[in-house]
Amino acid sequence: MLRYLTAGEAHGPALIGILDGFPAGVPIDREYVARSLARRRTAAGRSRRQARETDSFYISCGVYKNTTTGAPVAVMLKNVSQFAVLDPSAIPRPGHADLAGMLKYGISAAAVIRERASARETAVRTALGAFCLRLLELLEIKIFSRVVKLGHLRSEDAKTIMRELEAAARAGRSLGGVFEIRAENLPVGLGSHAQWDRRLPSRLAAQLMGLNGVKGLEFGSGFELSAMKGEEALDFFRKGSPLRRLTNLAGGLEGGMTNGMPLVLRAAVRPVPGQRIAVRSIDLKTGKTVSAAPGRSDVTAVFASAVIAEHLLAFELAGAVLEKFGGDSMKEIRARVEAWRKQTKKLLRG
Ligand code: EPS
Repeated sequence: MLRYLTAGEAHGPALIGILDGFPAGVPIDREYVARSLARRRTAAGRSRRQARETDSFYISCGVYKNTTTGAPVAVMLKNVSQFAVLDPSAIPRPGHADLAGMLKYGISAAAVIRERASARETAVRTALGAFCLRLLELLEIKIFSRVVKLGHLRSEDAKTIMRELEAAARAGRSLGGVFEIRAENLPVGLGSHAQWDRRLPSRLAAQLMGLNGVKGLEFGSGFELSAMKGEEALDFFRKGSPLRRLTNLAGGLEGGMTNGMPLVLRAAVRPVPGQRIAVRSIDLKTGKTVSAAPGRSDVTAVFASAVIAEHLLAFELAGAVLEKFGGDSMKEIRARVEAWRKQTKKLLRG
């Protein structure tokens, strides 16, 4: 079973991630992981802190001579911005984990909760996801992402987007948005219809909804499908060899399994709740209405979220590949996937 675990706080010494169950024989160098981290860090609309954080990291085990060994992979990512002492104030910020976390754990300083709830942790998830992206790449599976909506703006023109971001930054406001991710050339039959927790969309949803700020998710034509007539909402087969589909409304998933069409999903990201304009809160020590500390200066997290989501999707897809095909080394896995692709192609030709 492929699994991961992370530890670390936003302004602690480091973030730590362990990826367990990853096969041997996957060639990967530091630059590959560094590229993923840089894409996340330099995504448009992020906080000024991104300029300070260098995301320098150390792969402490599971890799020998730039190739995975089959042992757990551990990555340690250093924080440049570190706090020796945390702000003791008891002012929870609305929209954050602060209040529920303080009550749940019996902690009076909001900063203690904020430190672990922070999206800084997604840096180490991205580093681990880079290994999964590399595994999929070796199987010629490609993953792409793009932002399809920024606030109300539906434009992919870089200049228009920059203008929108600058206007929001000037006003001290944050923006939400929607990103789309696609995975192409997936083998047919990843996931299963046989049990709810083996359905691929339920696993992908758990991964994506676990990403800070994601509030909505749809697969393929998702919400639009609900308003269609029954016969309109189907991806009919196209005669010919190999058998294909006329449309991809289902987004590449039917009955909890990949069906050979591109996997397409979209996620809605809320505006970053901590903004530069003052947000009202209550000081739990005095009961007085106060302004919550702004805490961060991101205009939007949607661009960074799209990059992180590629890596989360890669993790779940790599896990589904390993479950279906087994194998302890990349050589074994590759041979099995190739044989399966040949076999399914033959069946679809009839
Ligand atoms: C974050 C708040 C900001 C972001 C941080 C996530 O940090 P700070 O409060 O120190 O300015 O910069 O994200 C990162 C540092 C990162 O690498 O993604 C939050 O509250 O989630």
